[in-house]
Amino acid sequence: MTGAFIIEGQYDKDLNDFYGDGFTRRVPPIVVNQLGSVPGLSVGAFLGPGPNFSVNGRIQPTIKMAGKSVAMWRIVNSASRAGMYFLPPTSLQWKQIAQDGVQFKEENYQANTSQTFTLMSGNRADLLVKAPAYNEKDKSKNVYPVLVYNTVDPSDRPPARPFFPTATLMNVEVTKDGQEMQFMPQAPAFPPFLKDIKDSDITGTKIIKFATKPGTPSAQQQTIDGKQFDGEVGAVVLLNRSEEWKIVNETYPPSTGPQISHPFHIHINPFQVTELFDPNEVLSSPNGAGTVTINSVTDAQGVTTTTVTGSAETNFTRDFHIGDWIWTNGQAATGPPAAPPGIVQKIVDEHTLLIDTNKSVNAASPYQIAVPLYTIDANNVRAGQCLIDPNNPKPCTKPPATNLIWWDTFAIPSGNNFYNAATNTWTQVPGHFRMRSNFVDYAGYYVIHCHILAHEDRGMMTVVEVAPLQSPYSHH
Ligand SMILES: [Cu+2]
Repeated sequence: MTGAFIIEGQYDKDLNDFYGDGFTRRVPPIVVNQLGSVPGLSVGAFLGPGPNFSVNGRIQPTIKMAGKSVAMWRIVNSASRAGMYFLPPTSLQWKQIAQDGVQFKEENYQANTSQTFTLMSGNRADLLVKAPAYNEKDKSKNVYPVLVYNTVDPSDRPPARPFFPTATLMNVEVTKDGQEMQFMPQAPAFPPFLKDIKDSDITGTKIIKFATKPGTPSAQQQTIDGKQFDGEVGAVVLLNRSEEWKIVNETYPPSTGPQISHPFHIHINPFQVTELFDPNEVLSSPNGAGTVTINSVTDAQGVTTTTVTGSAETNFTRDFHIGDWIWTNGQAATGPPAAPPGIVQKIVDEHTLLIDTNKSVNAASPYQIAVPLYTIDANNVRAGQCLIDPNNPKPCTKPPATNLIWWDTFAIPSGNNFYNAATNTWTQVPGHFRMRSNFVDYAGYYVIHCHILAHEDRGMMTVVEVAPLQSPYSHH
């Protein structure tokens, strides 16, 4: 069972001063869950992202809004596993005003209108949502779906996986126009203690490594810094200091299943993200010529070979590099009805590829070629790709340097495998982000953990100890 505590303050008062008393409580919190997702406590078998979402206990409910009115939605992703990637709304408009219970600064409020955003398991967002005018001409056209992708990693949804379907989270039914309402012209007042953490504020750094260790499904382990949770302290910080932590994800497909962006969650104080490196980011995903079938065969020794066979129009030697992904919209012959991903292991000829998946696609299917943004192969850098040092990978682009959003849950990009043609070798490169936090207000113990429940319960958690500057014991 899940729910939400709402702690009100100046932020709510500013909203209610503008929109009228009770505005922030008019729409109940939108608590999203996945009913019936399997916790998977005893085995680590790949469960997929799990079923689609419920909203306050109902599947795809309809909420009503008067035409041209503005409402506030507080959305809580309390699902035990999957994240939601919100597609831009059609006809509805929204502006995000808070993330993970912390309000947006004016600049960030102004900079976003009807943008996509992702709520991983544990994330929350506040939106101001504006309804379009009631459609008098065609009264049947007053229902607007809120569409999401069910996701645990960017590699499982567009643009990396172009054929992935959307899910309807809920519907908005627009009723007769009320009085026209506008988005608040300015964000609620921003308290000084939420100012950016400067370089000069940082008094310490740490590296925290999340990992899914490969093995048979029941032998897979979810660890932080190589350990399953045993109650010991994993990180010590002094009270009232600011630190910068590099949060690393050493989870590599396909030995642990597909990519997983473990949602890093820390209690007590939020953080700002100063660097984000996702080794699974794609540069482009063009359509390939012709169609493919995929045939997966496991021999008596248990070795699986998966062959992609192209139609007469395909030209794999021209279109693919080893390490690219191939996606189809065909149905898997076994397993869940999803298009299997494949990382190209070998380009045999114009009409034959070997890929790393273990699923078949029997019907001739269109396909797309996902070209990774990053490469470690200095001799084969394609236009637009970024060359990285696998031992010290750096992102192509930096987040903005100022007005950073505050989070308490953030998906650590999954690791990936990179091919170097010169040495004919594969290298694992982990994903990471860097975050800064003020360890204030509270001395004592609390936890960091993966917000995927089955990972947290199976050991992906550790203790942060915030020690007061002076010993809590005094002697006379
Ligand atoms: Cu996890």
